[in-house]
Amino acid sequence: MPRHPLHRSPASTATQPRVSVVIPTFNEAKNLPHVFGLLPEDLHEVIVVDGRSTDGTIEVAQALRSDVRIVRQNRRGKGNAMACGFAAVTGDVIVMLDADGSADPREIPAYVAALVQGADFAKGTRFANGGGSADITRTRAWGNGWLNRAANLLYGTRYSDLCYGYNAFWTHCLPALELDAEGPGQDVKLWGDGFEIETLINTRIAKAGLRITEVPSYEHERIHGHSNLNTWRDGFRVLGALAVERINGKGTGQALTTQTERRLPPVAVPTTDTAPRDEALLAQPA
Ligand SMILES: Nc1nc2c(ncn2[C@@H]2O[C@H](COP(=O)(O)OP(=O)(O)OP(=O)(O)O)[C@@H](O)[C@H]2O)c(=O)[nH]1
Ligand SMILES: [Mg+2]
Repeated sequence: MPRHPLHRSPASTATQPRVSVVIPTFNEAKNLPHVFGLLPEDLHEVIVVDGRSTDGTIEVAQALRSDVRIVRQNRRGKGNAMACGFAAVTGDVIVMLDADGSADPREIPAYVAALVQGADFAKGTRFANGGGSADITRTRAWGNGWLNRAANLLYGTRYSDLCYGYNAFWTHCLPALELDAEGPGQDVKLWGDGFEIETLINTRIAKAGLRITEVPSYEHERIHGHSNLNTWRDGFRVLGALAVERINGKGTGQALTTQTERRLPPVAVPTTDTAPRDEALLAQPA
């Protein structure tokens, strides 16, 4: 099966990559002690991308970890925060980690292992054996299921949990994402700056023909504060993103490859034991 030229075979990848964790924060000061306390010790760097928090998030991060790198996003939204964080990364592997306590940093080694074993993109899933959620509502699970089916139909993928933001990938995949951390700043919000970022990443990785492995993950409840996500508004945003990304030519590597390597067909991605299982939803962590 042809692979995108960005894909690197396991033989050419480091067995002990430098891991950069990118953490978007918007008023997460109360949750950071929990999250930072569970981070593995051997990380290359921890990057907090702050969205103009007013609760002392940056100061708390610096007090918890003197080597933390603080990035201030230039526009609004989680997507813009991720783009700004990715642009600052100096490691080999990027782990996307929420700051609300829902994503368990102790799972990071499993994501890195999936990458070292040959995946370009390690996609977290709550719907595989070993995964689950204490946080997802029935409405969200239902919506996620349909969005997931639509994505797999449109992109030839076998994702089991499209709307889950705990993922990791090699930095060599960044060009395929075509994210814009520059452009106009301040209060504007461009395509990809919002919660649609995860759909953009999932679909552009697939369009680029990169190798995807799913990693079972358990989602915990947010510890303090409130979600910034609106189920219906952001659900429709994801649906719109699936449609827009199918036709906008982004992520196909056109800017990066030779003429003959362009326009690779979408690839049916090989996954491990990740058939959607609704009962996994309510499973408790092992
Ligand atoms: N820098 C930055 N971070 C944000 C922004 N919006 C959300 N975040 C962070 O992104 C992470 C996820 O946001 P949440 O509000 O928990 O949304 P979610 O996890 O997608 O949805 P829930 O399942 O409802 O919690 C958290 O660490 C937030 O602090 C933003 O505009 N800028
Ligand atoms: Mg959350």
